[in-house]
Amino acid sequence: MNRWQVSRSAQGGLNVVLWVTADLVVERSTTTEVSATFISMLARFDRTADLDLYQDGAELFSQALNEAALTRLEAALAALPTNAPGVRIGEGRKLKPFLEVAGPIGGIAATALGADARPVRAILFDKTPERNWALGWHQDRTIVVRERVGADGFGPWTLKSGLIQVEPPFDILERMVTLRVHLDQVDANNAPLRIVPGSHRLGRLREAEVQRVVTTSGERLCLAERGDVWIYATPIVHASLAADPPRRRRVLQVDYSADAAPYPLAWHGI
Ligand SMILES: O=C(O)CCC(=O)C(=O)O
Repeated sequence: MNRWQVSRSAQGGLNVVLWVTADLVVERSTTTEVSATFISMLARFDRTADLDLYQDGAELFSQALNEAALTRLEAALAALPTNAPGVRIGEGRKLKPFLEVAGPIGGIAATALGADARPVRAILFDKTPERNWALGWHQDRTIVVRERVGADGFGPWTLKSGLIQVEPPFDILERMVTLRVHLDQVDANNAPLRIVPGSHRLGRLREAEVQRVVTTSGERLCLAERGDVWIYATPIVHASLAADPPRRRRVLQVDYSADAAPYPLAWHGI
């Protein structure tokens, strides 16, 4: 399997390693910055369609939504504010037909979690020339709940866009999947999600461990066409580049769980 990895050197430059199999290093170089051309070059070695949800923690559902469904989805999202990098969707009545298991997005979640899969959080990420950002390596660690209730193993708590977020015991996250619905094409220069295959099986990682996992395991780019849906194991180690040059990149990201409730709390839901 082709893999590549970029890490920061002690001198502040970047070390770049490219494999064509798990143990054959074909290219090793040091550079001072990751240029758009360089990312494109790496992407040519990246066949993202070969990733598998159980093995790698991510899988592509190519062309899951056709143009008619995408137009309806855009209409359902049209009323959302556009002044923030990630818009958290508290109430998504218009999205329901898409997100429930009988719908085109929920149906994909059900392939991993079964018929009890339900959407528990949705965020619209809208990168534009005016709002463009990169995000470092991390694991998603929070869920959204209805109210703050003292509960063993839950915390810290935060409030974002009026929604109560809490870090739950990690096994709740390990039973969740995250779907990313692509409304715009994501090529190597349009801010693809970067993932570390297999990192979803490593449990909760400390900051320093996250970087070590990236360095030792390497990363893949999750490229997409408009209408594609990626499914991820929620705890996967991931990051995102800024679009270069800046372009529109809309992704509807939805977390799913089949757990009845994050006991003793209740899912906020969509
Ligand atoms: O869509 C992106 O750019 C990154 C999203 C992300 O990393 C996250 O939600 O944790």
